[in-house]
Amino acid sequence: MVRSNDDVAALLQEYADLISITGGDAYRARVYEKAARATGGYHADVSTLDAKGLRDIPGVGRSIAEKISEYFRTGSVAAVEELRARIPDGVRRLTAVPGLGPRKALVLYEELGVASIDDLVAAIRAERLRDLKGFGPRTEQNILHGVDLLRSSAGRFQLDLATDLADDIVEALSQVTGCLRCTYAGSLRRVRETIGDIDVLAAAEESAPLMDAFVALPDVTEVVAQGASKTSVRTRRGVAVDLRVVPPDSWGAALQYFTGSKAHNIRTRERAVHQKLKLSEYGLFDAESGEKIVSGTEEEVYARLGLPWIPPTLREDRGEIEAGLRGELPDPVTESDLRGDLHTHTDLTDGLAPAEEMAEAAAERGYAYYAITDHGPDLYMQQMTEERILAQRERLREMDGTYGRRGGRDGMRILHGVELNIGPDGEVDWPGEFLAGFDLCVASVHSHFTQGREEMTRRILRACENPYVNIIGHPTARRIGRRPPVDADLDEIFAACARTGTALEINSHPDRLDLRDEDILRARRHGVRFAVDSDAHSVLHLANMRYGVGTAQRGWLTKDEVINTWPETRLRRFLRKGRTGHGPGA
Ligand code: DGT
Ligand code: CA
Ligand code: CA
Ligand code: ZN
Repeated sequence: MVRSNDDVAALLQEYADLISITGGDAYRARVYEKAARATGGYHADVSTLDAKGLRDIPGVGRSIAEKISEYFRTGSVAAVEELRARIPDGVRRLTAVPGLGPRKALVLYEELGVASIDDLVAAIRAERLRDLKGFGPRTEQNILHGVDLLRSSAGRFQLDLATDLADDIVEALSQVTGCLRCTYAGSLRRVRETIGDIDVLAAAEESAPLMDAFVALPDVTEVVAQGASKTSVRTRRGVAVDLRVVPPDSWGAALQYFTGSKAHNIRTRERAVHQKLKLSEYGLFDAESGEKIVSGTEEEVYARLGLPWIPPTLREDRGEIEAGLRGELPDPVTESDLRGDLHTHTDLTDGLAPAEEMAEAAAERGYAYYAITDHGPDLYMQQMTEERILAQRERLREMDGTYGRRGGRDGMRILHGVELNIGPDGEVDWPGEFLAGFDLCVASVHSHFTQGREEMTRRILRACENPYVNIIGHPTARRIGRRPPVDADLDEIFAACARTGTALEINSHPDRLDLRDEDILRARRHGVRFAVDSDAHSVLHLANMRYGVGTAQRGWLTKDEVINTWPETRLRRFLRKGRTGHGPGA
């Protein structure tokens, strides 16, 4: 569901940015930033909360609560508008460039009059940045890199935003009288990591009622084109949505066609041609007589082409046609295969909810086990100590087994873990004897992202060789559209993971999706095991698992390759790693 929480979070974040850009109090900016995150992750819809309810959101005090109320009452916030008026919009957009913080953006605006990305690129080309204090030729290069990254993702939307919007639209259109089927197709159905536009498909004898309902949806801000078979709109968040309505007996062919990918469709059409058939969004026809052969379901269309039904997440022309012809398509891992989550946070570090609330929600998802992995002390902002994490362990041991089943202690098992930082030389926060007390350790890169290839490879290899490190968290550390993946010899790292019994994470957070699909395909050839994790920092984030599972499917992963689908005993054997002198588990 699209929630007003995200609007409020975006507004508070913008306010924080504007405070920083205008040279305001850094502490104050951080307060708003924190409130933005807390609101975005809050379980209740903020538009339904009164003043007191708003103040229950962590990090939201009276003044922020008032601003949120003002926003819902009037549609804007005076304090935000005031700062907006002082800074050209382009300057704030500069802060979206990876490597350019608010402070640098302000300097560029004041010193060089840079007020847009184009201005910025021109200034770098003219080598005007390197003479400014705090900038240099290297900064110029980094910023230029960041601009490329930003532009390559421009006009594409994060997977969760598109999914929430599409779910709402499909649900609304399904209620329309005469709507026989409705779903989304396109890149969203294939769970691509970013979405260009949403393609909704519906089946009905008459299209007009559906088209009318579509353009009248509350999220729609602009109707780009309205016709009998296709209508295109834009929504509040700038996302473009196409609705196509097809006759019920073309459903299968249309769904196959509009799911794509284009590359996959080209291959299926080729197969049709070889069999003297013609495949289009209307059906599969005899090429000579024009007679329709099938079009009702996708299964029929694929079967007539000599193929099994191919899961949408595999339709990228990456060998799925060949595998299908040989009868060797993988049976991809599904969300219901997951027995647990192995990377999550609580309010002991930067999570929003206490362990009890996280465990409660995890048990509701039906998990058999659940790991809490707060940050180690090297991420110094989190102020972790041995004492604090041992106290957490004591609490978790009491909670263990008490969630998810009524009575007794045979409920969800709670694993106590930690997310370690892989330091610049590959060292981690604590020595082996202390790490031995954890049920599992995730280790991740959180700093020094721009190390050279050799250094970075050595760094991550060393973490893999650590007998206490079970999972490499978000292995390339990329943030989609914001931070490029680290430069490392991934094949060497994948081989080390397979050799040492270290799993690679598929981080489900929609702005990470790390490993990405192509890297997963490469890694699995080395025989690596994977962990699909939410990296949840709030109760709501637990549900991000669907994006990680989609990414795993796009990497052709089966259930057996994903350690958190395994029964607890097999998982625990794997987690012992080299610690007891046994080889890699399972
Ligand atoms: P996107 O929107 O950029 O994230 O990616 P898609 O895959 O959703 O692409 P889109 O929205 O342009 O088109 C939806 C599907 O329609 C696409 O996956 C396959 C099909 N399609 C669109 N144009 C063509 C085409 O020229 N040839 C073929 N064979 N299929 C097409
Ligand atoms: Ca699309
Ligand atoms: Ca489209
Ligand atoms: Zn992390």
